[in-house]
Order: sequence, then structure tokens, then C-alpha cells
Amino acid sequence: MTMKLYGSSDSGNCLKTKWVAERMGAVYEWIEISSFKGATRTPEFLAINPAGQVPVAVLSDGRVLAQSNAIMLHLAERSELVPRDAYDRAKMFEWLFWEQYSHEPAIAVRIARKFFLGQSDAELDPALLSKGAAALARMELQLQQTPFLVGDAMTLADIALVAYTRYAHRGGFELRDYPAVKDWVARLESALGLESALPVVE
Ligand SMILES: N[C@@H](CCC(=O)N[C@@H](CS)C(=O)NCC(=O)O)C(=O)O
Repeated sequence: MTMKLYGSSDSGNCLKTKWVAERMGAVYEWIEISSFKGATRTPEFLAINPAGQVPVAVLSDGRVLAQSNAIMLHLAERSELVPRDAYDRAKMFEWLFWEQYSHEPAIAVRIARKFFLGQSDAELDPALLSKGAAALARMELQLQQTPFLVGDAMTLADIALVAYTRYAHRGGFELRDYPAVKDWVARLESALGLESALPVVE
């Protein structure tokens, strides 16, 4: 059976699993599931992922795996995207856990509310803006020192974090305030073969 990746093409959490599958040369079928229209809450979908979220992978032997970072790790096991050195590998995990707790809940949520749901700034929790800005500042600090989040080579940490960072402007964040992050986004987009998502500055 071919591996199936259920995901929404407008979700960074989903796209990062797709990029890793592509890079690993995995054979897979992409099944588009909108995360905005209730499709993740149908009885059929809940039978696959009781958490009611995309992405979710159904592996070629039928086993199921949810959580974007877990799916990426499974796909990239023993590849160059996962450092062999124990400290570097743990640093990669540090960034992956941080992404889910301190970056995605502010930046992805602001993108979803502003860009996809059309909410005004007045309708949004102001803490989202300060939390997102603090996350970008944390990345800027690291990327002024190293070209990738963990040293000199791209790891899953970069792939996880670029997914929403490249669209941060849709959430009302200005990447020009974080020049090292902006350059890193361009580096990652080139490495992953993606068109630039950054706004064109006249
Ligand atoms: N921590 C999860 C987050 C997944 C998530 O938030 N998925 C959203 C789309 S980005 C979703 O499926 N939302 C629909 C819903 O909750 O019903 C991951 O990294 O996979």
C-alpha cells in the first residue's frame, strides 16, 4: 500500500511533512483535507486521527502517525536532515519542541486568524503579536551566529520553522526587522526548491 499523507496545502504544519517526503524521495499519495471546513472532524477522519487534525500519515503498512514533527522525523530517520552528533540532534529537538510551544501558537495562529479568517487586529488577542515577535527575535539571535538553526547544515528544525516564518507577514509580522531570519528564509526556500513567499519590496 502506498503511504498516504492527509494534509491541507495552506497549512505550514502539513507542508513541512510534504517537503520532507519529497526530499526523501518517499512514494506517497497526498490527500487534500481542508482544516477550515470541518473535514478533520468527520467520523471517517476521526477514525484515522482521533485528534481531528492534519497532517496525519498512514504508512505503507497501515500504521498511523500524527503530529507534523513526528511525521517529519519518521520520514527523515537516518538522513542528513537529522544530525548524527548527539548534542546537535538534541539541539534540533530543542528547536522542534520550541516551535510547537512558542512559535506556531503565535505566528501560525495570527496568520490563520488574519489572513485566512479575515479577522481585524482588534479581534485578536494582543499577546499573539508580542509572543510572535519574541519568537522571531529568538531566531534572529541564533541566525546571526549560524547559517542554519543547528550549525552549518539544514536540519528538520529549519524545515519546521520556515513553514510559518516565510508567511509571517500574513500574520502582521515584519521580517525586515529580522534580517538574519529573512536571509535564512531565502536560503531555505532555495534549498527546498520553493518560490519566494516573502513580499516583494518596491
Ligand atoms: N501540533 C500539530 C498541530 C496540527 C494542527 O494544528 N492542525 C490544524 C491545521 S494546521 C488542523 O488540523 N486544524 C483543524 C482542526 O483542529 O479541526 C502538528 O504539528 O501536527
